[in-house]
Amino acid sequence: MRIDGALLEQRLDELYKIGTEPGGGVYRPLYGSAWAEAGDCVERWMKKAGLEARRDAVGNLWGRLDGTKKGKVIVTGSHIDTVRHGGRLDGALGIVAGLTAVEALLKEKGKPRRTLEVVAICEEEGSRFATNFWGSRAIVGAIDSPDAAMAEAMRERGLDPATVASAARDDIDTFVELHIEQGAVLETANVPLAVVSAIVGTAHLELAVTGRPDHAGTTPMDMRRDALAGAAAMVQAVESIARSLGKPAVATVGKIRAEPDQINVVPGRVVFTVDLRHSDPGARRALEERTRSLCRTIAAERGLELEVRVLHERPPVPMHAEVRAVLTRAAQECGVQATELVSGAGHDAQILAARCKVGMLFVPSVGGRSHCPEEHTDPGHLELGVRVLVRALELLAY
Ligand code: HGY
Ligand code: MN
Ligand code: MN
Repeated sequence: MRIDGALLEQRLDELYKIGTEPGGGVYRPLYGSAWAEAGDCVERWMKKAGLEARRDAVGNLWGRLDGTKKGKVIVTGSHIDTVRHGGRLDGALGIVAGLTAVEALLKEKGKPRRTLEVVAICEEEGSRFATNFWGSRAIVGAIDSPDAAMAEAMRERGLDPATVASAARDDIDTFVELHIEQGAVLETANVPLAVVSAIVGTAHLELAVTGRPDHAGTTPMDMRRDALAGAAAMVQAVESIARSLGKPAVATVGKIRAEPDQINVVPGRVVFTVDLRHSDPGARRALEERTRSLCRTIAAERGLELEVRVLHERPPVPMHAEVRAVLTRAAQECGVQATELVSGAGHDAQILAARCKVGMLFVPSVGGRSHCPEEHTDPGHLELGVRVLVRALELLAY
């Protein structure tokens, strides 16, 4: 089926204008004004495409095309929020592609047998509140009441925090998502498309190191309990543990805050985060255990206190065999031999897998760059991804 590649690019450009940040890229944090504007834009597109648009209790935006038969629905889409200085494609592609695909199917094939829905999931990235996968966890009925800050932000968008449970759905049969790879495997192998086999397991930890604030000029080196010097040793340890475990283990310290954050005061307290990932559950646990143990040793050697808090922990999730088969077949019918790939990035599909069959397609990321303004995919690859998505949705819903 023919895809309007120019329209695809134009819509991606339009979304990329919403939430531009000084310094480059976009930032559309959950319930912020750019987030709302982007949602309104997608809602207009949905309506124009002939879909029935609605928002659920947490602000996920759904565009529905009723099927001729009753039964569970087929869903495609992605998240509308972004990281800080986010790129043009992470999340946006899956929404624009889903919409473009369903629109093309409606035009060419008419009404589907099974109901098709396009979803713009309200939050996946965890870039504003101390939570992530807020939208998809709401869909599978796995969120608690929002905390005070989140509840306030919801009210500002006209959403009632008391009703979040009503966003849960049990009528989804299959969820498929087109996403950029966000790494360089496909580009390096010169392969234009991948069917995702599994999504890695992730642990997000927060480590709080407590020492003692002291005068930077009068406190001799052997009388200090410098929380930041200790945290620095821990950051090095985190990196070396992941390196020594070998691929695909990865570990990242992405946030760090020192107190009192003064040039002439020995830091008394440091809080930092650790993001640990591995596709094997045992190796993921080993990564975490070694991190905890080495950081404890470093703290003890330096007379520091250490508290470790698990922010969230998500196991590796395999994609559903049936959906993988449909995606592989769709790729073949579009003339492509797709490769199989484990996703190192987290995706809504890993959460939705608790309630429905899930599958994902990846297109190459130029230079493997993502979560930055340089995020780019060859337009031909984007178009191919959408064509395969169209065929897969056709196989699933017509
Ligand atoms: O962090 C992740 O893997 C995703 O991009 N949210
Ligand atoms: Mn992301
Ligand atoms: Mn994403």
